[in-house]
Amino acid sequence: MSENMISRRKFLRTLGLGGILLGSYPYLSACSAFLDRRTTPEVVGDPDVEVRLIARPGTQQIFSGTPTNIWRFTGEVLKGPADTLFSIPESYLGPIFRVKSGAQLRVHFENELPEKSIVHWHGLHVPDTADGHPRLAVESGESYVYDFKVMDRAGTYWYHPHPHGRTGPQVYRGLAGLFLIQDDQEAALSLPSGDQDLPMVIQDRTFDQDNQLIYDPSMMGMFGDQNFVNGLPDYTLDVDRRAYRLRLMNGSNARIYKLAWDDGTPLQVIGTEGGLLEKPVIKDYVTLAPAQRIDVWVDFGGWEAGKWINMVNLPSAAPGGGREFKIFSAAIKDTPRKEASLPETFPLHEKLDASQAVNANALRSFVLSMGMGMRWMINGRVFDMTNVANDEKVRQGDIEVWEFANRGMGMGMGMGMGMAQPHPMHIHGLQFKILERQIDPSELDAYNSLKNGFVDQGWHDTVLVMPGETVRLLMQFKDFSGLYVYHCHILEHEDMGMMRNFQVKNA
Ligand SMILES: [Cu+2]
Repeated sequence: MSENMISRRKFLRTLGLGGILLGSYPYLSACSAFLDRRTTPEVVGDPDVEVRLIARPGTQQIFSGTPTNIWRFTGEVLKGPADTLFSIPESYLGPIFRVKSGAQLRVHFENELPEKSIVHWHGLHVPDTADGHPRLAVESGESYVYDFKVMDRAGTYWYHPHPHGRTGPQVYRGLAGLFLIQDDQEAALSLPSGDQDLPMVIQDRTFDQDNQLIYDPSMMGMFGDQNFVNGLPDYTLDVDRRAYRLRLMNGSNARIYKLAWDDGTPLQVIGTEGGLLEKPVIKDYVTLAPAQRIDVWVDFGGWEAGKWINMVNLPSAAPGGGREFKIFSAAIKDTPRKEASLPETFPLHEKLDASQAVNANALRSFVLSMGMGMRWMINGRVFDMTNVANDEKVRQGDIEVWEFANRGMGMGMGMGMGMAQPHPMHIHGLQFKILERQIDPSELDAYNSLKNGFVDQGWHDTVLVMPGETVRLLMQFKDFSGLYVYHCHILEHEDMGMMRNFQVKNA
């Protein structure tokens, strides 16, 4: 084992959420004398938590030899708990936010990139001025101030840039981070916490011989040939023989993962994008599309001391999914087994009633297709910065059913043609329920290679829509009016225009 490997594994032990703090300098608001050239229109009173978040070019020693040029978020806590931000050692990823539900948050975003950018809080229910819509992107050298109350349930959310046409390359260079919300209900459940609560951000990257990132996407998106977890290659966890919570997050631009333990041990899923499920769900494997999160509860005491267990990506019919490869390893330490039991149910799961949908008899349907000029489209349209079509206007407070129908270039073209692709569809500003899926029989093969890994229970902000598939979702447009986007989260599809506005109008 190399010295580098030893130090990395030592660092990983401090990666638990109760771990050390880097890059946090509390109570510096008095000396934060930078200029906010743009602010949200409705600046509220004193925030509970105030953070400075900078996006800028940098380097990272990822491999031996030449450091890799990256772009990264760095942060500092100006007000509130010093452990609001946690930076993963040696990682290119941005700091992990840890915020309590109900907190009033202010983030000063400073763009020190050589191009325009803006930050989107993925999965969070925030005013449209705080959502990071591409129209709000600020130029190099400018700032943007976010003021919002953290209203969502405890869960695994994240943040990343959202400037139109440049989201793919900016995320690929390293701009992304987790945003963890905690609340008293979840804390009362005694789930694994501290060093047993581990973020696992899965990404793929390709490098040239001089250790520099290669960004060369196809119509299918950008696929890297090397696997990363939390910004590190060859990821290994040293685990005690006790229960852990793994927050699996797909931070890749385009790759869809089919994740399993390599000895066939089933996965116990406890949460999705919008927090805990009503009760755990057992899966032989889980399907994780870009932007999706799945929380897994695992008792490493079930394996013998000294054993290594790998999480692997299983082959599937997803683009680039032809081979099996390792995601990360867990090395079981020789420690006494600590008995652990998973709760049978999780309380306080908010319900949404489909019978209350205002459009139950006239569904709002969005067809996903490859259109004229080889462009990915939604209902035959591509992104237009502020334009909203009539079928993209909803009323604040309404409960609606939305339907995404993935038609490719028509039925039966198959993924081999490249014209029919899976599209993970993300709706900004809310969490939805998945009501039902229908699949065209001519597209069953690809569907069947992934379907048993779908976790359709619980709350979601991103849903995978396979070729030939129609998915129906249930959602409510609560609290805020304004302009939001919905789009494919294969970032290259989004950058090519597979994104549209929807407008929430005052009731
Ligand atoms: Cu897509």
